[in-house]
Amino acid sequence: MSRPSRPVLLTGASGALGRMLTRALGAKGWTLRLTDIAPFPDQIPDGASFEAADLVDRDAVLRLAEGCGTILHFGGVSVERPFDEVVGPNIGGLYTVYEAARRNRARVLFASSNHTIGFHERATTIDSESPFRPDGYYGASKVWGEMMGQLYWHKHGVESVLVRIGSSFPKPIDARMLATWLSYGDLARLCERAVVAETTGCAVIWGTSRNSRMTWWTGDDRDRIGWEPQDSADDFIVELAGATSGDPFVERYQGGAYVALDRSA
Ligand code: 15L
Repeated sequence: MSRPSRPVLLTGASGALGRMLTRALGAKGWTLRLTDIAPFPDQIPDGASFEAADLVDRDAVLRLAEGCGTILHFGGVSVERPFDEVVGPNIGGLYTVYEAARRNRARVLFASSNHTIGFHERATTIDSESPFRPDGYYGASKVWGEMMGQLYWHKHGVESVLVRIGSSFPKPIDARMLATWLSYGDLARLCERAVVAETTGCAVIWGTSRNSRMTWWTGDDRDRIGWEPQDSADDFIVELAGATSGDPFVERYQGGAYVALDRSA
């Protein structure tokens, strides 16, 4: 598979997914620019460099993106938090990331989330054009990120791959993840395809592995980048089928526990 001709900027490099992607893409000899607000805890691969930056520091992010061909945007708040913690990195930060992409004619892979649609019921199947139903400030900030992708595509021709990640962990750990799990290998291959694909337009992709329980999400743009998941949560069905929350409200919705956080009684 071809190597990108320009450096790839990876935000959120010090998080669990960022570290995994650094290992996977660094092993391919890619020129990676890594950044995070936290120090990078691992050895930096050959061909990569790391610079600490806060996503709300516009000048720093714009400078880091100079000359890059793709921005893999995994930075920002990655779980439900109070609004004041989310707004800087996830709302303001997205403006900076898309401005950086516009100035450099770069493509963006945005790590969106299933929490953009968390209030759809598990008994229903939705596609990538179904209405957003965020289940918190975090999910709403991911809707904003996807909207920035749409805006910058239609107005400025900036390409995006908007990945609605289910649950990306080393292995599934509860019954919900039998549907939502995205293996590290499948995520790394998705990112690789998103970088090297000839064109993407503004693509929306459900980020899950080939889980037979994954009946909630269908119809996306994965063909545009030539990505098909290879792994599956099915090996964990016997072990995890009974590992539910026990809360009927949580079990009703696709977003799982997030739908009940800070909920008015
Ligand atoms: C997410 O978006 C979070 O980043 C992750 O920590 C999990 O909570 C995941 O969703 C999930 O829904 O399992």
